[in-house]
Amino acid sequence: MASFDISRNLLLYIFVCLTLSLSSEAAVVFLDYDCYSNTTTYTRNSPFHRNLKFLLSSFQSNSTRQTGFYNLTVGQHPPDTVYGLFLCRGDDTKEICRECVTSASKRILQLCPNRKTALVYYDECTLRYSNSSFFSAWEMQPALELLNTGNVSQPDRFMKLLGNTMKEIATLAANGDQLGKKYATKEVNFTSFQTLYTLAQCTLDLSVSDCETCLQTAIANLPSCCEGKEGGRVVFPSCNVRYELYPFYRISAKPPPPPSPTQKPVLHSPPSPTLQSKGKKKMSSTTIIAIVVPVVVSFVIFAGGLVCLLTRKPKKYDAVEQEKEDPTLRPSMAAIVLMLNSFSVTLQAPQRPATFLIPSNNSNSLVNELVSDSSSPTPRKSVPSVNEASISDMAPR
Ligand SMILES: *[C@@H]1O[C@H](CO)[C@@H](O)[C@H](O)[C@H]1NC(C)=O
Ligand SMILES: *[C@@H]1O[C@H](CO)[C@@H](O)[C@H](O)[C@H]1NC(C)=O
Ligand SMILES: *[C@@H]1O[C@H](CO)[C@@H](O)[C@H](O)[C@H]1NC(C)=O
Ligand SMILES: *[C@@H]1O[C@H](CO)[C@@H](O)[C@H](O)[C@H]1NC(C)=O
Ligand SMILES: *[C@@H]1O[C@H](CO)[C@@H](O)[C@H](O)[C@H]1NC(C)=O
Ligand SMILES: CC(=O)N[C@H]1CO[C@H](CO)[C@@H](O)[C@@H]1O
Repeated sequence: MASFDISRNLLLYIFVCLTLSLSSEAAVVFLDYDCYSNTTTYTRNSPFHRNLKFLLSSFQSNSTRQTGFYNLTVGQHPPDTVYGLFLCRGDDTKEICRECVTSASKRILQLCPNRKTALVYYDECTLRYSNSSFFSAWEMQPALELLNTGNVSQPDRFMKLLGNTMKEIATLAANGDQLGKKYATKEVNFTSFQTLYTLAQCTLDLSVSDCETCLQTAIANLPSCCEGKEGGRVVFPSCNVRYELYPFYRISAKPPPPPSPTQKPVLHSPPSPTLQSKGKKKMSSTTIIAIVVPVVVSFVIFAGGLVCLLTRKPKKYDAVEQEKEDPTLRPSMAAIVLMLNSFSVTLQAPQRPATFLIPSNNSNSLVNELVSDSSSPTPRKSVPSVNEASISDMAPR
């Protein structure tokens, strides 16, 4: 009996310790990058380099704007002119947006030294620059596709609900919200105990119709990446969509939705995509398949707990950290204790568990980057039961 209690307490301690240590780890999550390797390079301390440094430092000082978006042109003389923008996710707090832009600004220079055109994707923001202007034109390359490997119970009904909900929020996002962001989220009931969470967002330099076209194209890619999966996302430079069966964004008190537009924006180039159409082509040169391995996850949990025990120290809460995580997204302490006291409950894997990435044909730095990144699982969000692994496709330029 006594030993049983001890092991239960130990388990509780490990769980709490792990949760704390992981939540105070990386606050922003790097996803992927592209250096547009066919483009030209600049030399150190050239006028272009100076303009680029100015651009990135302006980004950091402008990252607390209300809209979470900023585009800037630096330099009057064309070969040395730098165009750039960043977009923070619509639910980012100012602190998270600043942290993401700061991290992305540093990382993009490390990942793409001397490149005149580059882009990085984070969970919380997108940042890109180039020697030629790309404002106002929607772009779908390089595309990043990520999926949650869990299967849904009724895939046909699920994909239909997903398609309808996504189309709805694409229109809402394109028309903009009250804060001036092109951002929309929606929650719908899938089953009595499963809620579908959806998100769509565009950069603010796009027109209403270009934003909607971009989002519809991203939505049309969901069946090919994520058919029947519990979660998925398609990230383009100009817009992105994501869905999960858990709350992955901060749910704010919603203002009433704007009146539906009297006239739907006309969709241009791509034919009106339907979720039923199975996208076949992948625009990718690199396919990275991530597989969740429960064994690895359990090991990581165990090892993490062990490290915690060995490095037991009074843990200070960091005020900024506290602000970032919406407490409503976390399981309550009572829920955790209940889980641990119920003998039938098994501890489930955290959301971003260790993953294996299997590079296909051409393995490059991207693969290494993702591997090293995934070696430190960062379940910042709260529902401990969701696995998140990914297949990602980065398109070449
Ligand atoms: C930007 O660089 C590319 C080569 O990478 C070049 O073809 C293009 O003309 C440059 N754009 C401008 C506006 O200088
Ligand atoms: C934003 O960046 C510009 C430079 O482009 C700078 O002049 C301005 O002060 C920055 N805004 C803030 C709020 O720092
Ligand atoms: C930002 O993008 C808009 C829309 O394309 C453009 O009109 C504006 O000139 C850009 N601002 C800067 C500072 O480049
Ligand atoms: C999902 O279904 C596929 C085949 O339909 C199967 O190979 C895969 O293992 C399932 N994934 C999970 C996490 O159950
Ligand atoms: C979703 O389900 C919950 C409880 O099951 C219910 O309270 C809520 O009204 C439902 N929402 C919608 C939009 O049907
Ligand atoms: C013009 C040019 O340099 N094209 C190259 C772009 O990069 C791909 C590989 O990513 C090469 O195959 C092309 O030759």
